[in-house]
Amino acid sequence: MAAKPIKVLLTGFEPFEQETLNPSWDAVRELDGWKVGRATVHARLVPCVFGDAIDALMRAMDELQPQLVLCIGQAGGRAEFTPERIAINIDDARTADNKGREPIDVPVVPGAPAAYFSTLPIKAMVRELRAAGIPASVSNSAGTFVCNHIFYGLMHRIATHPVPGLRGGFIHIPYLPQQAARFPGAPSMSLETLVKALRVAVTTALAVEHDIAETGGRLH
Ligand code: PCA
Repeated sequence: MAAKPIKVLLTGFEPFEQETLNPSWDAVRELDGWKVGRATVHARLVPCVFGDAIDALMRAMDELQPQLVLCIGQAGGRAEFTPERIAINIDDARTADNKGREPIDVPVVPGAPAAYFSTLPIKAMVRELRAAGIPASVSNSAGTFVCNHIFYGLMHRIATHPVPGLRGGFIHIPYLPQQAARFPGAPSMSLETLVKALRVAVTTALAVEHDIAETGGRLH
C-alpha cells in the first residue's frame, strides 16, 4: 500500500506597522507546492488582525487537514531564526493591528489554559539550522501581539481537537535587508537564507518525532 501523502501548512502574515512587506509571507510563499518526501507544502497568507488571523488559520486547517502546521511571523530586531517554545493566553497589543484593534490584557480564548507548548521539535530544529550555517535559537516568548495570538489559537485547536500525528508551532524570523536598511543597526536575513531555513525547519519537523534534550534555555 502506498504511504499516505502528508500536507504541511505554512502561514505567513501580511505587512503591518508601516511596512510594505512581511518577510514571513515573502519566504513562505516561495515554498508553496514544495514536495519533500511524501509531504507537500501549502502556503497561506493570514491577516495581521486579532481574531481574523485565527479564523483564517482555522479555515485553512479545515480545508487542508494538514499533519504539520508552522505559522511564521516577523520579529523586527531579532538576528536569528527563532522557533518559539510557548504560546500564552493573552492579547496585549502595543500598537494597533491592521483593523485598528488594540486589545489589552484579554485572553485569546476565555477560560482556556494559561499556555501551551509548541509540539514542534524546536531543539532539533535549532541544531539542524545551525548545522546548515543559519543563525538560530529557541525563543521563550512570542510576545503578546498577533503572532502569539495565532500561535495560541493553533495550539488550542490541536489540544482540543486532537488529530493523530498533528503537530504545530510558531517561528519568528528577522527583517529582510531592505527593511533593516531603514533602521540602522538592525539585523536582517536574506530571503534566500530565510527560505533555506524554512526548508530545514520543515524537514526536521517531519523527521524528528521526539525532540532532543539540548539546552535552549536562557538566564533571562
Ligand atoms: N509579526 C507580528 C504580527 C505579525 C508579524 O509578522 C508579531 O510578532 O506579533
